[in-house]
Amino acid sequence: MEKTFVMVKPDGVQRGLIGEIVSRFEKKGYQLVAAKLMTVSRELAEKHYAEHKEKPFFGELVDFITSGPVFAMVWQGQNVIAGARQMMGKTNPADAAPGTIRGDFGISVGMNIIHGSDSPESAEREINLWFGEQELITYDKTINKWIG
Ligand code: FUP
Repeated sequence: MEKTFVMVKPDGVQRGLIGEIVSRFEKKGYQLVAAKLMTVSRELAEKHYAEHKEKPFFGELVDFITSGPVFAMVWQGQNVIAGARQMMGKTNPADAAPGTIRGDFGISVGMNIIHGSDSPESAEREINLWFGEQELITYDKTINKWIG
C-alpha cells in the first residue's frame, strides 16, 4: 500500500493545528503509520530540502523548519501521495483553494503549515530520512478488537 511523508511545520504546531490536520487525514480514510513531535537539526533540514539548495530562499527555509517543533507523520492509503497533496493545496496559500489545509489556514508561502511528499521517489526518500523502519507500525484498522 502506498505511503507518504507528511509534516506539520513549526507554524502549524504553534497555532494548534496538529489535531485539525490529523483529523482531516483520518476522516479522509488514510491510515496513520507513524508520528512524532520533534525538533529538526540543521543537518536533517538541509537533507530534507536538498533539492532547493541553490534557491535564494534555501537559508530561510532551513531557519524556519528548525525554528520550533514539527509533527512528522507517515500516512498510508490508496493514492495517498497525490491525495495528501490535494488536501494540502497549492504551495503558496494565496493560490490554495478554500477547503484545502493551506487555503483554509495559511497566508504566506514561507510559512505554509504543512509539507507532503510530491512523488513516489520523494515519499520513499523522505520516509527513510525521517523515520527508522521500526517506527512504522503495521496494524489492521478494520478489526474492532478494542471496542465492544
Ligand atoms: P511544496 O512541495 O508544496 O512544499 O513546495 P516546494 O517543494 O516547491 O517548496 C518547499 C518549500 O519552500 C515550501 F513549502 C515553501 C518554500 N518556498 C519559499 O519559501 N519560497 C518560494 O518561492 C517557494 C517555496
